[in-house]
Amino acid sequence: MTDTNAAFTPRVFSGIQPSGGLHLGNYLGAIKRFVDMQGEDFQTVYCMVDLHAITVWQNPTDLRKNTRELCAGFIAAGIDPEQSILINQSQVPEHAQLAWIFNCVARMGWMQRMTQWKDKAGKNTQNASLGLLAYPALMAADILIYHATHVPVGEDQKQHLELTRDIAIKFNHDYGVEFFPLTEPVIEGAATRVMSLRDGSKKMSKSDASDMSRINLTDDADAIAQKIRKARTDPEPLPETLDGLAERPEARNLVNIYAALAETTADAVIAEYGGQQFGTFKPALADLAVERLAPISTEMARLMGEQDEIDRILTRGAERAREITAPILKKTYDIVGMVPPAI
Ligand code: AQP
Repeated sequence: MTDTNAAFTPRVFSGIQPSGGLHLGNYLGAIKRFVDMQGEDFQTVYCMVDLHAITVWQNPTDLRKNTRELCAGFIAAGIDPEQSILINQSQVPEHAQLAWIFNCVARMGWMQRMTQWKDKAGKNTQNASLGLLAYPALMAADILIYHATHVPVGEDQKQHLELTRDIAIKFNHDYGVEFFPLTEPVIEGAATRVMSLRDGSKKMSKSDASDMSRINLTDDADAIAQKIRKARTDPEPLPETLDGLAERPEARNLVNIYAALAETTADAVIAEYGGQQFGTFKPALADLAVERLAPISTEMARLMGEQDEIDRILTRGAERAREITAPILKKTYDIVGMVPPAI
């Protein structure tokens, strides 16, 4: 933690969009890290960011189902709703309220530089939603409404975390306060950027048209094995040293996935499998993936049968979250100059 944050309670916040099913990239880049940090010296808050999801069109029935399924995925992967605060963003209104203030702090140029805006809006920026452009200000609010000091994320979110710090710095500077912490990104592990199984230059993503490009946490053992068997690779055996993976993105991706699932390093994987063909390595990876993911998908399916319990967990999570967020919003309004209700 930086000295700037010494005054703040060590607190972790992170979120995932319920914009589709969870995949291996979300699991290794984010959820697995969420579970690890739960046991450390932090208060942990994990969120289904439903307000972010609607920056692109979501069918309402699917959005509700995906939000509950994501909650089931968090719990099945090891998030304990007693130890952590588990919420869906829309039940904690202070996220959106602080986001409005941050919309007035952030500059248009900052938003237009965001890679995700450029990627998702594409050439047709005039037709993209205003929410898609403002998304990073809401993300900054998600984090800073908890005064979160640490945010575990995949590599692709690094730029948004930098923007969160820029917003905190500008707010603190403009109002002459040291109110918001400078949040630290936590981008760790062997698979901070899991790539598509069909194209080693693209990240594994919910929105990829090809289901063969990703392993979903709801895939059964046969589907996982088939996707790994058909994953694009080159004809060479695995190299004897890690340097030999530098120009081989697909091979590097599979080695990183193996390392992350086995909780070891890519070096250790190469020490074991260097010189071997994919005909040997892929079945070993498939077995490992099934061993690690099957218990999660089984538990997710069970929890999805207990929708009332999921809804109760989210309601309780929101109550606990608001004990943190309401005072921080009140203080923010005071700093900004809003007249409070008369007592
Ligand atoms: N491929 C990935 N490798 C490692 N981490 C990843 N994350 C996402 N994809 C990978 C991490 O998962 C968390 C949730 O991110 P999100 O909800 O914003 O998901 P996303 O980036 O929208 O995921 P997708 O699959 O890429 O969705 P679309 O296709 O809709 O854009 C974050 O911590 C993210 O880093």
